[in-house]
Amino acid sequence: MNNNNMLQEWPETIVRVQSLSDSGLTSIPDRYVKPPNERPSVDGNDNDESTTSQYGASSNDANIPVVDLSGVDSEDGSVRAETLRRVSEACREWGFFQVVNHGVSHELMDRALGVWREFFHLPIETKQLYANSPRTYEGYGSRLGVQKGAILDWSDYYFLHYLPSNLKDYNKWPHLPTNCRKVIEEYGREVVKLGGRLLKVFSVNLGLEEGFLQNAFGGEEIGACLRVNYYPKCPQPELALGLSSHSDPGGMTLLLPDDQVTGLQVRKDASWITVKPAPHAFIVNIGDQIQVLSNAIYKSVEHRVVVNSGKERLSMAFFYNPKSDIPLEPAKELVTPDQPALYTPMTFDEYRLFIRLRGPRGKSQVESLKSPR
Ligand SMILES: O=C(O)CCC(=O)C(=O)O
Repeated sequence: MNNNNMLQEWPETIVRVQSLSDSGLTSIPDRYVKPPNERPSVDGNDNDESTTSQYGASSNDANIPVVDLSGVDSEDGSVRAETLRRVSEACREWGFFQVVNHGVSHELMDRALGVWREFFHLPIETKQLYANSPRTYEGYGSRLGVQKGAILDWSDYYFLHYLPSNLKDYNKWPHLPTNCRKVIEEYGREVVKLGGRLLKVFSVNLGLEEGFLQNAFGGEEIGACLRVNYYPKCPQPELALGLSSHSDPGGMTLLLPDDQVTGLQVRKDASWITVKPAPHAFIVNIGDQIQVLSNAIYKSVEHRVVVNSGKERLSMAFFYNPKSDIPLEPAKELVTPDQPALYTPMTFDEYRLFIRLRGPRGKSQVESLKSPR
């Protein structure tokens, strides 16, 4: 079967994780039990200090950097320089950081989380109207990847396109709660603005012209989509993952995490660091396409989500992506005799087929793209 045929239908009947959780089961079905080396509490390295916060006391207070983005527009040159330096360090050393004073209204952020919480608590028949297929992934989904027999993640989600305008289809956005479409529209507009500001900062920090990354992404014709992740309570969180380890295939992700419940973990060397979100911060992370354009000066970093038995969790991942049919390759300015181009050109359409077929797989895809040397 070729790849496009594989993407027509799911290989198995879809089971909503929320229905499993609501059924009150006390042990999770085998399909959700991760192999021992992927389980959150027995990772084979130190990671348990960071995950124990889910299951017991934690002594690990490491966190990803927090940057006050208002410094970028400061009239005080030294404040601006220090802000750029902190973003640069975060991009090089973590691939992840949080931004506060980012310009997006806090009230809008709360409203967006609120409408999606309402959506996931609608009756199943209403949500089923939007059941998705692997052809575009748009709509209400419960798995990533189409491999028959795969071990699944403990989450449901809603995926939709925000840009380009010709892919934006309101009929594929939930009609309930009644203000949902309006809130997504407004939220998307604000987050796209923030993404554009950040791309400028990254370009300057890489020693490129301010508009370089935006132009490489297709200028006004960028792609943007939203995945709202819903992680129901899990009776055996030590055996499962809400989302398996992966790096994001696109350009950059602006994540609005749950304001009550932690769960996101970021890989730092051999450890998993649990992100402690600052109030009303966005969590920003570098995706594979910026790793390629920056010739790996910036790296997309693996992350995953752990679940817990006491509380459900919801997050909104807004993916700011390049136009999907432009071949991307390392910026010529960042290719030197010492650091030759690490990647051969590839469009984002070609690239994301991998994750759509195989689901989240650590960093295996971007690693496999390295040009032969
Ligand atoms: O739920 C989270 O905190 C992270 C979600 C995520 O990594 C993703 O949607 O790609």
